[in-house]
Formats: sequence, structure tokens, C-alpha cells
Amino acid sequence: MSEQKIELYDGPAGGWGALKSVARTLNEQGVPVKGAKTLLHANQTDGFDCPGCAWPDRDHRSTFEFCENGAKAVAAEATARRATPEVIGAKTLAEWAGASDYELEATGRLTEPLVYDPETDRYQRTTWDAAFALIGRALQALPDPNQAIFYTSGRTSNEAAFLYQLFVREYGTNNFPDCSNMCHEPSGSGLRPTIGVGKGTVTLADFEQADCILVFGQNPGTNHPRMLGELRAARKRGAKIISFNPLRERGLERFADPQNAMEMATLGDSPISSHYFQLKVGGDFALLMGMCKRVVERGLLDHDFIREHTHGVDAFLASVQAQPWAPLELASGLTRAQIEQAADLYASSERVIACWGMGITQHRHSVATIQMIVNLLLLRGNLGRPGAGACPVRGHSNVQGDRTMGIYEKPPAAFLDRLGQVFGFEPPRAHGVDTVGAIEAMLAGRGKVFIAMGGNFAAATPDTAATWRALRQCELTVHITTKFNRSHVVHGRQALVLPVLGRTEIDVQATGPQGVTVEDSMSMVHLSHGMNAPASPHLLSEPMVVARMATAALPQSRTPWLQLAGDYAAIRDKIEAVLPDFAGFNGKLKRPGGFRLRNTASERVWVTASGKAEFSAHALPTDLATERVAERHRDQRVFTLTTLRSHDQYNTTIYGHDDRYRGVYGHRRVVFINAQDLKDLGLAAGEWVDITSLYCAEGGADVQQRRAERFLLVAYDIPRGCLASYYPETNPLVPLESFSVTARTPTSKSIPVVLTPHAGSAAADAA
Ligand SMILES: Nc1nc2c(c(=O)[nH]1)N[C@H]1C(S)=C(S)[C@@H](COP(=O)(O)OP(=O)(O)OC[C@H]3O[C@@H](n4cnc5c(=O)[nH]c(N)nc54)[C@H](O)[C@@H]3O)O[C@H]1N2
Ligand SMILES: Nc1nc2c(c(=O)[nH]1)N[C@H]1C(S)=C(S)[C@@H](COP(=O)(O)OP(=O)(O)OC[C@H]3O[C@@H](n4cnc5c(=O)[nH]c(N)nc54)[C@H](O)[C@@H]3O)O[C@H]1N2
Ligand SMILES: [Mo]
Repeated sequence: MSEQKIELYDGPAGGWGALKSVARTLNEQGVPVKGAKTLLHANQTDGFDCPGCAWPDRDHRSTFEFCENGAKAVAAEATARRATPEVIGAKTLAEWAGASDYELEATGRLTEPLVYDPETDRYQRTTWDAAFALIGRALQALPDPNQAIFYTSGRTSNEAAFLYQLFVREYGTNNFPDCSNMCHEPSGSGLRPTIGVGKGTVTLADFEQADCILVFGQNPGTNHPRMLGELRAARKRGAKIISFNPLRERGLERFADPQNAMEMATLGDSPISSHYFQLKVGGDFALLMGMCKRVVERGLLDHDFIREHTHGVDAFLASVQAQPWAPLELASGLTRAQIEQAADLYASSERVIACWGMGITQHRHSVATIQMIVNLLLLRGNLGRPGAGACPVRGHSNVQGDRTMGIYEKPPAAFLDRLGQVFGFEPPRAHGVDTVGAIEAMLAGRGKVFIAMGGNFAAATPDTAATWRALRQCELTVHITTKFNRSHVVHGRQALVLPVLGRTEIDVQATGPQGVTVEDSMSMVHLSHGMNAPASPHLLSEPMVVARMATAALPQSRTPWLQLAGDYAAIRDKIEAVLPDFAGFNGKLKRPGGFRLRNTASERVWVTASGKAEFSAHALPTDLATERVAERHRDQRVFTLTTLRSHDQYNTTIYGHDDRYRGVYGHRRVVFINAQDLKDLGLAAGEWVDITSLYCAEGGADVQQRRAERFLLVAYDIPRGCLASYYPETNPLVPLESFSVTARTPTSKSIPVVLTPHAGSAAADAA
């Protein structure tokens, strides 16, 4: 771990710091040579899709695009460390429970299937045959298939995801919680009814033509570093880049491109944002409503577009005109003048893209907020024409593709009809559980077998204590995974950990080496070929694990499981048979860079109830969780806590303890707070506090308390009344009962909390 310190970072994002950080990661993972070679194949036509994030690549065959955090993600998979049965079996699970997430991950790549032995409280080596037999027995023993729950994380390839959903539906349930439920679910829920597709409408070509890019609640410098390249190019061209973020994020301010020899040699860098609006946490709805109001008041509407292409404008105009300014200022934390300035910048631009991330989606009213973004775009016809559109920036590299493949607890009837016809069975129609629903079902004893295709359910979900109780009540937990993590330590009565090939590895099946496909954030589908030797000879591919689970659990199935898992092109033929958008799938993949799925909204074809793009009239939300809690706790200062990613992590995978751009070194248990708020509390930076989250339901009286201890106070440029801290350390504070309206995404970006001085010893920040 590096030296512990809190120090203002005033360099640009990227630059030499990025190169140093990559070098250190490669070194720590013990892969200096192979790692570097691996990196050169990321996002090449003949290489693998970077497992880092879902941002697309420039034509997918151009020069290697350097990305610090993509490099870390690749290095983490290419690590020389091995979590053999001996390494994992050396400790009891009670002992592993005391290890940090960082230490669990640092054991390296899992090499053989493991089964839990209750006698010794250890994982021990098992065979694949025994593992699949156990899964088959457990699934067959359930009286109702809905007692089994099948989680998916968003790295899973299209081929694996398609087989997985087929297996689970043949088994008889739609219980498909996935990471998307905690991520961009509200984007799909908000976009589908308004523009007819639950995905973004733009491509990289649009970024080249936009003259204004709005960035809401996103930290691309850390989470989508390749996006900075697009933003920088746009800015150099003179486009406006307008950021809306409660925190001053380095990557949104300045960026030095490590691939640009000139910038590196001269320590030069480029400004990113032309304008930065530091709104309050959760203030986006009010800001957007104010922006719409201003555009309407100035009469700067695209009347032709609205007449020809939209529905519901009158009700929407009436709602914004009736809305007074004062509550918008209060809720957004911005002045009317600031909101008007943002609106004028927008309205003076011809081609506008709106991007958003988790700062928008993980709130109670996120669906309405996303529909307000759509309203803003519709007012000036900024949808379905070059240089303009909606851009929800997805997280996991194939989270969008997994949904396309049917990893969805509420599948459309047409999809189930086709699936049933192609495979000759009657798919279950009842909706399944989502992530919150899965935790509830396990707690209530309705969920008994939990199988996860990747991810880290125990650490990523809300209310850690409740989630752990839920998992521990299961009869069987199964994790299909590359590395050891918290979810394997928090296990059911019986437990399996099944190690699989990662995307960077060569995958040889009966018909030879296989490639898989993924769909990025801009609906581009392309092939990905691993090029590293597998981490262990015992690893199976994800499709093969699915096929063997299916063979064990569904002896009557007519699907040729092993044949499909032996030839991924045959899986793709089946995908094509079920999903019309994939017509000619295998053929189209031969084109370098792959192909784009049809996006009707980008053609101004509106597959909605009215056949037009829908304006959505929403009232400014008033009954907010923080305010309800503050009402009941007048004696305490109630803050709104937002939980976010540091620069040294991939979701629950902790690479290191630095957050370079925010000036944090050697710590993760920190809480960012406004200096004036610190003073008012009578506390000082460098002191330790405990965080208590308080939640009371709408109209409800009961206040539920949750607690997380020992966080270091860091004075930061953040609006008063707002706090920020890292995920997953703060997940014990996220209320299970609080999720976004309709999308049910946990509200991990707006948690009402109070701070109290830490009572116990404030000793070392546990690694
Ligand atoms: N290196 C790396 N890359 C990743 C990931 C990773 O962990 N590490 N995770 C991947 C995944 S799954 C995802 S979903 C994406 C996540 O990428 P982001 O969406 O960038 O995720 P967060 O770090 O949660 O940051 C959200 C940003 O929103 C701001 N914010 C917080 N609350 C609010 C608010 O109320 N309003 C507004 N306007 N802003 C707010 C925060 O200050 C922060 O800048 O990244 C993906 N890429
Ligand atoms: N408080 C709070 N909670 C959050 C968020 C937040 O911002 N704040 N963000 C939410 C978001 S956006 C998301 S997407 C979720 C993420 O939730 P998950 O997707 O469940 O979590 P990850 O940490 O991405 O999962 C990492 C694990 O995936 C496994 N893995 C990695 N690569 C592979 C592979 O190729 N195959 C297989 N089978 N396994 C692999 C490894 O075991 C690794 O430990 O967390 C959510 N939780
Ligand atoms: Mo995500």
C-alpha cells in the first residue's frame, strides 16, 4: 500500500501519472512482459474486447488506444498470481471473512473448481463432474423453479448470456437479477416509453459532429477514460463541454493524452469542460426542469420537429410554465442565473449530445430525471440527427448486450414467443425477481439456490448486512468466476466456486478456437478473441459451464447443449433465429469492427404507444428521503451521501488504495465534506467519524438505522449538505427499501446520513 496522505492533485487527468500507475499495476500483478503485450491487443480487430468499460472504440482496428484503467482491468485478469485450492483452502472461511476485498482479489486467478466443506469450514478442490452433479440435484429438488435465482454481471459475452437465459427459462423461471438493476436500469425504463428504444441513440461519429456535449453525473476520467479522447477532440474543435457534477472531477477539467507525444513531452494538457455546474447531489431533476423552462420561455423550440415527431408537448409545456423558479433553485443548489446560463448554452448550440452516468441513475426519481433529459433534447429536435442524441454511458463492457440477449426479469412476450418456437418449449411468462427482489426473496425463504454468472453480489448490493443474511440462508450458492471475492466468502449451506476463462484468454472448444461477441454502449456488436494462455488447464468457458449445468439439471431438454458450447458460431445462429436484429450475424462479424444494431430512434422512427417521441410531464419531486429524515431528526444535521468509485478500483475489485485525481493516497475509508460543514459540526479534516444512515419510507414513520464505522474526514470542493464516499465500503448504508420509482435501482447516490465522531480507536485504515 502507498504512503497514506491527502493532498490536492493539480495535474491533468491521464499524463505521466497514468503511465506510472499502469507500470505499477503490471509490476504488482507480476506481468511486466506478457501484460504489456496483452495491452497491445486490447480492442484490436484480431484481439479481445477490453473488459474495462462499455465505451466504444474508434473503428475498432485503429491504433491501440491507451487507457489507464482498461490496462488495469486487463492486467488484473492476466495476473501471474494463482488462487489454487491450496491457497484458498489454507484458511477457514471464518478467517477469510476477516480479509479485505483487496486481499481476496490479490490471491489471483482461481484454478480449479472448489466446494465448501462444512466440517473444516474451508473450500476444497472438487471435480467438474461432482460440481455439476451437485447443481443438477439441487435444482431438481426444488418444488418450484422460482426458488432458484440466477444473477448475471455485465462482462458475460453474448454467447454465454444467451445460453444462460435459455437454460434458466427451460428450467422454468425468469429470476434474472443483474448488475444492470443497480446501474442503468432507469435509463432503459426512462427511454423505452419515450423514444421507443431503451438504449442510447448516438455513435462516435456523432461525437465528431456535436457542437455541445452535456455530461451529467459521470466521471469519465476514471470510469471511461477513452471517452476523454472524444471530449478533448470535441473541445479542440470548439464544441462546448458542459459538466454537471457536485464534485470537481479532475478528468472533467483537464486531460493529457498519454498517446500524444507532444503533450507528454511538454507536460501540456487540454481543458475538457468549457463550463462546470456544481449542483447539489440529487439536484439534476430541478436543474433540467429549469433548463427546459428557460428554453420554453425564450421560445427557442424546434416547432417543426415537435409537430412532426412528438406527442404530449402541451401538457409538458404547461407543467414547466407553471413551475416557479424558487423551488428549482433550492432543489438544484444552483441559482436561477446559473440554470439560465446552462439553458442558453444548450439553446445556442445546433447539435447537442446528452451523456449521463450513475450520478443520474442511482436516485429515487432517476427515471423522471432521464425523461427530463429526453424532454430537453426533444424541445430542440436533438434526437435522430447527426451530432445529436441521448448517450447513457454504460458500465460493464457487455451489460447492454446481456440485456439484448434476454438477461431480463421482465422479458417481452414477443421474445419469449420466438425463444419457445426456436427451442420447442414453453418459456415461463411470470416476471422474475430483480436484484432487490432477489434479496427479499432469499430473506423470506422463497429463494433457495443462488447461482451467479460473474460479479460480486455480496459486495455490490444494498444493505450489506441484510444481503449477507439472505445469501447465508440459501441451500446452495454457486459462483462462476475468475477471481476470489466477498460473495464466495458469504456463502450458502452448500457452496461452489467455479473458475472460468476470462475474455483475454484463448478459448478452444471441439470445433477449434472460439471468439465471443459483445455489444458496446453505442450498440456496436463485434467479435473478441482471447490471446493469452488460460490461467489454468482446468478452466472451462462460460458457455461450457452453462451447457453442463443444463445437461445436469435438465435431462429431458431437447437443446443440444454440448454441441452449442462446442461451436459458438452455432450459438450465434440460434441468436439470429430468435432476434431478428441479428440477421446474418456470423457473416456480419467478418467485417472489421463488427456492425451496429438497428436503433429506430436514431432514424426518427418512434416505436412508442403513440408512434411519436413522447414528452413526459413530471412534477418536481418534493417528498425526498433526506428531507423526511431531517423532519424527524431536527437535533442532528442530516446530509445526503453519494457513493462513488475511486480511481483505483473496478466496482468491487479494489486495485489499490489511491484516488489520484481526488488527492487521496493509501486510504479508502474517507468521506468528502464541504469545509464549512466541517466547521459547523465542530470537526476537522483528518478526524474519524462513523456514518449512520437513516431511512424512513414515504409517509411511513419508522426510521431504520444502518451504520458503517471509521471514515476519515476530507475537506473537499462539494456543495454544502452533501457528502461523498466510496462504494462498496458504504454499501452497508444503502437502504434496501429505497430504490428508484419503476426501475427499482437502489438509491446509492442519495442516502440520508448523520456523522458522529468515531468512538473507538481510529487506528490504521484497514487495507
Ligand atoms: N476504472 C473503472 N471503470 C469503470 C468502473 C469502475 O469501477 N472502475 N465501473 C464501470 C461501471 S459498472 C459503471 S456503471 C461506470 C460508472 O461510471 P460513473 O457513472 O462515472 O460512476 P461513479 O463513480 O459512480 O460516478 C458518478 C459521478 O457522478 C457524480 N455524482 C454523484 N452524485 C451525483 C448527483 O446527484 N448528480 C450529478 N449530476 N452527479 C453526481 C460523482 O461526483 C461522480 O463524478 O463505470 C464503468 N467503468
Ligand atoms: N453503493 C453503491 N453500490 C453500487 C454502485 C454504486 O455506485 N454505489 N454501483 C452499482 C453498479 S453500477 C454495478 S454495475 C454493480 C456491479 O456489480 P457486479 O457486476 O456484481 O460487481 P463487480 O465488482 O463488477 O464484479 C467483479 C467480479 O466479477 C468476476 N469476474 C470478473 N471477470 C469475469 C469474467 O470474465 N467472467 C466471470 N464469470 N466472472 C468475472 C470476478 O470474480 C470479480 O470479482 O454494483 C452496483 N453497486
Ligand atoms: Mo454499472
